[in-house]
Amino acid sequence: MSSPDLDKFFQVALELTRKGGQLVRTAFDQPASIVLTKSSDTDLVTETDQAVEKLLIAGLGKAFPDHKFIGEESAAAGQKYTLTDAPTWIIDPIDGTTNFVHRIPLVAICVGLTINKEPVVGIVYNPITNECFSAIKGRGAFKNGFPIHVSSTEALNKSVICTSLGIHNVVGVGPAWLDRALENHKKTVIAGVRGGFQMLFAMVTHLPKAVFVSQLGSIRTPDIVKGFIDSFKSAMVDKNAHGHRAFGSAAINMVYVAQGSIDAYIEYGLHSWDIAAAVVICREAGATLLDPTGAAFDLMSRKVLVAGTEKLAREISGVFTHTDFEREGEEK
Ligand code: LIP
Repeated sequence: MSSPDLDKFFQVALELTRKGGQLVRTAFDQPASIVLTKSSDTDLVTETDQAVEKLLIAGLGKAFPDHKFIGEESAAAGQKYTLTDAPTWIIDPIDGTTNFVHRIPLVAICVGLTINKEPVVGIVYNPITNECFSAIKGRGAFKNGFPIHVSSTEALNKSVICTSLGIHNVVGVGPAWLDRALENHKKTVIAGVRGGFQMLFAMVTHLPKAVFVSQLGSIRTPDIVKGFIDSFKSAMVDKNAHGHRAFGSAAINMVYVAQGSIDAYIEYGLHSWDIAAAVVICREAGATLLDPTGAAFDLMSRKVLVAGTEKLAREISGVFTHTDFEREGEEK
């Protein structure tokens, strides 16, 4: 595929993404959305997710009739999808739908293009904060047109990392998933990580300099709630941590690594549409992308580990307990 083609693909996708952004921003300013649930009570969708996906697929399909599509809401509606060598747009109309429903301005329209199964164009656009992250393979990564680059942090105890409890995995993996997720967080704490997002407990030794995140998911068993409150208290009161945050969007977590604000991000149980666009942006910003086990990154494996440096990525890979998922899509 020639460069001019990639430019054309990018320009058409960017124009449509901005149009989708207007729908998201208009809805975001309304009091509330009609919220439906999909695979579980925590897997939400709104009419805005569906409208943005429809707009993107209609516009890209009209401009590029021979291109294929993999969309979150089309898949949720039962559409089978396959990743082939053909140009394939992988779309998440609103990544961070739970944030959107609760009017937390950390949402992103994600439009990624793969050719020969390789991500080559990526746009991650937050229409609320008006941050547009983009990249074309071989041309660098940008935020609102300005170059961005990952951090150079190499050690876990000097890093701020993102990880997610991934409560949606309780449905597929079962309650054992929570023990594993908590075990992984505990390992990063012991490894001395400076800060983490989403559910890091017991970071007492490093907290005064840390921004940490704790998130109480849909599991409200007494031991989970007690653990959450104790940790939150010790972090925020005893250790006077810098602050408390939550991100809730894989794409936002990844582009924050690409711009160097966060040193690493790891999550299990995702889908290709949550990460395809951000993969190109992270790679063009100099990031290391791996499977959490340390093996080569695979877009359809439902897992991701991204870090500013390979050294940090491998340290995190060595700390976490890994979970495998059935590959998504029917690859040919
Ligand atoms: C979300 C991901 C997030 C994950 C959520 C959900 P969605 O995607 O961005 O990282 O923890 O469970 O999968 O559903 O908002 O597009």
